[in-house]
Formats: sequence, structure tokens, C-alpha cells
Amino acid sequence: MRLFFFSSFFFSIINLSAQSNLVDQKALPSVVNLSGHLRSWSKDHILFGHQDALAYGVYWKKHRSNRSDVKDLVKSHPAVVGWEISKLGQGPLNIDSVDFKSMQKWMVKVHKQGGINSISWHMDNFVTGGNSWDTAGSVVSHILPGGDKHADYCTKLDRFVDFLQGLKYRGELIPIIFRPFHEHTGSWFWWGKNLCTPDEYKELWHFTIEYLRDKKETHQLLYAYSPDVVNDTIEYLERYPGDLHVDIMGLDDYRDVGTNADHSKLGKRLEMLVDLAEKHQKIAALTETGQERIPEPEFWTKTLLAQMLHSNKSKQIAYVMVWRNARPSHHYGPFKGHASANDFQKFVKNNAIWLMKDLPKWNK
Ligand code: BMA
Repeated sequence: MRLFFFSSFFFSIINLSAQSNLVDQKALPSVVNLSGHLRSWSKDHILFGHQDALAYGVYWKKHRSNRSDVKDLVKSHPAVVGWEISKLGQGPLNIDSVDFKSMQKWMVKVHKQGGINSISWHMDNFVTGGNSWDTAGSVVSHILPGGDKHADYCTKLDRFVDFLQGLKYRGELIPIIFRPFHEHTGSWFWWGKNLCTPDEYKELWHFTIEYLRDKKETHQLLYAYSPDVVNDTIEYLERYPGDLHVDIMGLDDYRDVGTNADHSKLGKRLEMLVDLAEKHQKIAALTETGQERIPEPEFWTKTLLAQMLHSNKSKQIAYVMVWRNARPSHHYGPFKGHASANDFQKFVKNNAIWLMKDLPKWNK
């Protein structure tokens, strides 16, 4: 009894301290749990992730039978599955023709099988009605509080809250990594570097989190910040919304793994990222990467793994996620029959790499 009292007392202290480190002090226990596990697993393991994994593969579309290109090849789904909610609230389908209802089912399926879901958002341009690559119209200034499109932005967030409410397993909301306004150190999206000031970007981030967390009482999210390739920590932090508003310090890096690139730069950049995350007491992750069509047959071991395992620092990223397997001319993940398939099998045999089947049960 006494032992029970003390152990549950210490457990609550550990849980409390894990929680106090999160953006959301009212985060659901499953969110606290996920964050704690990501932290501890990252010491020795890197979770492999793939965008849209269950929704389609290079040579198949919308399957109901729990399929993914990665699973076809190595008998397990990726540990992390990314999802894209562009066009949410505008119709049944997202930008890549994935229907939101099925997406919700797949997300619950991922959770149920012990995997982790992440959401990105290529949000349309609120001023022109174009897509997120339409950089006209100083959009950020229009959607901030006081702007003429602010109400539209809030309505958009309301649709997101509705979507999240539909993500339940055994009656409980499931935890999600939310990665909004990514690659903002480049200028290809309307929230990018040349399209708003650092203060505007930070204000947008703060408003978004506070609206979801405080106004809508959404407590299901871990928040990931994911700039594109930056040269140093000053650039990384220029638009950083601050420790109170970020749980995961990410990096989107396609550049360093490009076929003509100096791959060794990835290892160094990951060292910088892990160092930074340690200082800020955050989780580090390679939130997006990949080589389009994977022309290097040994990409997985010789490029990606070699760089992630470059040093004791770089290997402490919690996960790596490659982009979607849309079609033969646009894919970043492996699949059966691809020239890099054997190498991917070697990649996942490395003890450092974890797929969904390798994750200890964390989501009970
Ligand atoms: C991009 C491309 C597009 C896609 C978008 C959102 O990187 O893959 O084809 O529409 O992401 O998923």
C-alpha cells in the first residue's frame, strides 16, 4: 500500500513534469505519454515515417485493407504517418484527392496499431482563393486579429477542431503531432520568409495555438515547428515562436539528400538541430525529407541512415518522415520492385530504425 502510494506519487510527479514542458498544460494524458516516449526513444531509436502511407501507394489507390507501400515491402507500416488537410471544410477531398472521412479512419487505424499520426496543412490563400503556393496578397497580415480575413481564418480553424473531434479510439481522442506553417524559411508558401515579417509569423503561430488550445479547448496536439534548410541557429530561431509554443523542433531538408548534394551536410545540420532541441528541452525530428524517385539504389543506408547516424548527436532525432508516394514520377518512399527496395530492407534491419511493429505499446 505504502509502496503503491509512493510509486503512484512519483509517477504523477514525472507526469506533471513532462506536462509542464508541453505547450498545452491541459494536454490529454495520451499526448503527455506520446511526448515522453518520443523523448526517451530518441536516445537510441529513430522512428521511420511516411506521408499518406495508408491512403495510396505508387501503383495503387485508396485501399481498405490496411495497406501501405512500406508494409508491402517490410511487413510493417511506418511508425509515423503524415497526413495533409489542405482543402479541409471546402469539400470531401483534400488537395491530393484523399477523402477526409477515410483519412480519419486511417488515422484511428494507425493509432490503434500503435503508430503515430502527424498533420501538415497546405492551407489555401485567404486573399486570392489560390493555393498555398500562391504568395500574392500579404495573406498573413489579413488573417491576423484585426485583419479583414481573420474571421475566415477562425472558421478554418473551427473546421480543424471538428476534424480532430472525429479522431477517437475507444471513446478517447487520439494524440496528433500538428505541424502548421512549415518551411517558412523559404518563400514558396504565403506564410514564407519574404511574405511576412518575423513578428507576423510568430503572431500567427501564437494566435493559432492559443485559439485551438485556449478558446476551443483542443488538448490533443503536440506542436511541431519545421523550417526548411537553414544555415545556422540564428536563422533557425529568427521566426521561432518561443519555447512556450513549440513541442517539437523539426527540420524539412530535401536539399542535403539531393542526388547532386553534399550529403554530409545533413549529418551536420541534424547535429545542430539536436543541440538546439536539447538547449530548449524539445524533441528534435527530421520532419520531412526524401529523394524524389530515389535514384540512388543505396539511398536508405548510404545516404539517409549514414547521415542520421553521423554522430551521437545527429542520431538523437526522434523520427524521420519521407514525403508521399503519389505516382511513378513523384514518390519518396520505397515500394516492392523499386531499385532501392533491397537497401530499404537493410535500412530497417538496423537497430536504430523503428517501424510501427517495433514501437513498444505506448497508447494504452
Ligand atoms: C507537395 C506535392 C504535391 C502535394 C502537396 C500536398 O509536396 O507532393 O503534389 O499536393 O505536397 O500534399
